[in-house]
Amino acid sequence: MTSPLKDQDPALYATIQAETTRQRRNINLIASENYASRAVLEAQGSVLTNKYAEGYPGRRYYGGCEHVDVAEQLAIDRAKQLFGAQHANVQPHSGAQANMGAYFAVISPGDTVMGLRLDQGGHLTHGSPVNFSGKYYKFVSYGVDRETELMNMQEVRRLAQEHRPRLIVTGATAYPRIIDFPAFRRIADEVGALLMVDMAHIAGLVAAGEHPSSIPYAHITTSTTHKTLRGPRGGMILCGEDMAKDVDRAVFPQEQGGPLMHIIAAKAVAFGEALRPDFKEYQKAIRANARALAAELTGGGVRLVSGGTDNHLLLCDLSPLNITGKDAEEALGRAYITVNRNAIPYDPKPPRVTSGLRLGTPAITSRGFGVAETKKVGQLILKVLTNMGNAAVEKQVQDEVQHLTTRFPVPGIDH
Ligand code: DSN
Repeated sequence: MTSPLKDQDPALYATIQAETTRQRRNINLIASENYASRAVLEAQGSVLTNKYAEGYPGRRYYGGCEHVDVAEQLAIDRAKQLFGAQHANVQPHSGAQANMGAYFAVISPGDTVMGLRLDQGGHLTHGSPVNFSGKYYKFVSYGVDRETELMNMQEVRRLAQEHRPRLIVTGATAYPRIIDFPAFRRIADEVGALLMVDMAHIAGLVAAGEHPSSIPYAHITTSTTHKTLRGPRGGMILCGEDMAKDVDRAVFPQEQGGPLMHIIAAKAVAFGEALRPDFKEYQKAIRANARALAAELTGGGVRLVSGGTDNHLLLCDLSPLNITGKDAEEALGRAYITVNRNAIPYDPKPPRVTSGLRLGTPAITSRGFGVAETKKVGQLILKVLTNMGNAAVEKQVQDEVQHLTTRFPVPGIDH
């Protein structure tokens, strides 16, 4: 196959080839990553990148939008159908932009907002002081219970009554359990707040009915499109008709200019894929694999935050093994198992070190790993973690990883 990129820019071409090799070779347990299909990649790499289309379908500030209008309308209609939402804005460039758009739509600078602490499973845009959210709004953070490590709904209620927020945000990046959206809505109603759910991590599970939906409870729901949902890298906002105009104005022109039409087209493709029956099977398998990994690791002496998992991820406390998250991430990386260190609730170690690892099964499940392969992954992880610093063991695990991964082609790369 001819490659203009290879001819024109060998350095960049070689980098993409190296990354392709890494994606094929490694076991990927980053809970927020996945493999987009070839159809998604095709749309994402299409000529739609050439088009300016500020505005919305049928209401653009540029000529020549008749085809990109169709692409965006397909994405909107499919997103609404997939999640049962009245309105969808598919233009946010990312999850952070989706959250910014949602805040711009429903609150004003200086307003009081509640969100889950970043170091207990939340997200930068849920009020971290180093993020725009923490700088422009008065965030009051809630956490998880020290004993159960579940979101502490009594604390959420107490803080809501004390601070009377305009908005309560829930959703997480490192929370292994079901989030109780009805309970959040009850508290929001009690204090006259709006409820926003950031479902980025669990959007695929929600679409498939493997996690309760936020749509009946949240006034506004945001998401990324590339995690469990397995689309292109990007964001979206879902809401009722009553908020549609405010949301659309908040995304464009308030926070963004021209939409990424190639990405929006790829979102349409991914939503179409998620509407197919096999997507439900995929999401079920993600959870089954997460439970299998949890059982294997627990059997090997790893403590799981909250004692297990209901969704696509587990948060491992490595302190019983006397290992830091940083050292574990590096050792597993040398053995071709890609993970990320992650703070556990009330972690005594600093964020760059941590006591924890976050492990997710969306990517390996896309590759076709079942419960048997996932248990094997758990055994390989334990082998590395119980032989820290042993280069011979890391090499053995490298070989076993490659033996496993060569049997499972990567969607989007190999088929
Ligand atoms: N950084 C993403 C994650 O890994 O969960 C969230 O933005």
